[in-house]
Amino acid sequence: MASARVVVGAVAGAVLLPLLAVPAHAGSPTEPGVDLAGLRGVLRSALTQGAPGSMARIDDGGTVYQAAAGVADRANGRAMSDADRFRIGSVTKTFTAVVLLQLVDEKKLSLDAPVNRYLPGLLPDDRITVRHVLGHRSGLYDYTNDMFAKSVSGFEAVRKKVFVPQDLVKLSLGRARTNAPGMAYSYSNTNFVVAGMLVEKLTGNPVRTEYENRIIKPLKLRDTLYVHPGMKIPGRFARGYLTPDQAGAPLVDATEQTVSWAQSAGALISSTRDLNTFLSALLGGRLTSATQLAQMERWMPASGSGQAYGLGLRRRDLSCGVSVYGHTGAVQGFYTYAFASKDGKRALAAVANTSNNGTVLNTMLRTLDSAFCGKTAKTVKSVKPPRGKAPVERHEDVAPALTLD
Ligand code: REY
Repeated sequence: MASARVVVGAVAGAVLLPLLAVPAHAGSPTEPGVDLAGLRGVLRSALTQGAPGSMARIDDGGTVYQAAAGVADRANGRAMSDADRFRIGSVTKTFTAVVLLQLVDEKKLSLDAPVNRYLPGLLPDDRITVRHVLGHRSGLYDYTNDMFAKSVSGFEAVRKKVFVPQDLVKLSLGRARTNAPGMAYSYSNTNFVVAGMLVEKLTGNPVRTEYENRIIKPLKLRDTLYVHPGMKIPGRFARGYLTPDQAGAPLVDATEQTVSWAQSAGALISSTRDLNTFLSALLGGRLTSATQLAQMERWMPASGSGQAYGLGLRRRDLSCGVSVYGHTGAVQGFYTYAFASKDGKRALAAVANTSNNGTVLNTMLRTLDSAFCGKTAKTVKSVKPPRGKAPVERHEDVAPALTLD
């Protein structure tokens, strides 16, 4: 189990930035160990690339590894800590999908039924099914592409707004659909706004109640909260800093916002510990029946190499041949990675408290190698692209048409 945390390093620059870590263990003979030194290096890189702070937690069959670098609050210099809550963005989608798959288990919903059976007249095409929505195959345009075409002014325009879900669906339907129902993968927040509407229609409760009763309380997630349309993160939290589009412009403190533009597609607050508990429970088969988990894991190709999408669940094939399962999140001020092994025994949650910085996003992706590939990740990282060729960016698809670099 985790022993005392130790300050093990400082980061380039005048200020001593604490890096908290817990010693590594060896891993089983068949599984790669955790590369804690590599993980610390990745977290430090994110700081040099513009993140005020970064942290990660790995839960591996009862052993906990934690590492943190930089600050949770730029105003007072408070160090980033594993106890800090943060906004998890689209990792929310996995929670929403779990609620709906539980409703499938309860025979209240059929994955292959049209959305319009439950929400008559909501969508302009009766062929769009619940499965299409949860797998981003509906063709419903992602309204956030237009909303955040300009990152700071777009954000400030919605920071305090309270939308009803229908408003957001309406924004999407004002644009052409990206594909015929079921014909292609196209990541879109609209899908998970519709998913939230399905939850509310079928249960008669706000999504918040269903997250609480079905996931948060049973798993005793103390840091996981849906406070929409409240703007504050309760308790102890990391502040989030949005990177402006203009190079060199100061970071914008984006911590306080309704996240009403995302709701059931991205408004949950959580912590690294809770995210690991959640994914371990999901992949360990403790949140849905085996049949519904298998539905979530029916993979379709997604944009980006080595990526596939199921239902509210992403699969990433790492460079070492290990596949991991979870979701990513990008909400103003926070980038989150939450992934676990197939059986849920090892889970990683990592966060940087900045966003709109593709370099940081790509760097934080490497926490997955450190967590699941062991030392082999080192060799992969040091491979240099052939002379004259630009390095291939491993680009996270947060929302289509959003350029993160
Ligand atoms: C919203 C814009 C991205 C983020 C999004 N997030 O769809 C969902 C997700 C909930 O996948 C913003 N980017 C940023 C821009 C780009 O404004 N112009 O990076 O903070 O988690």
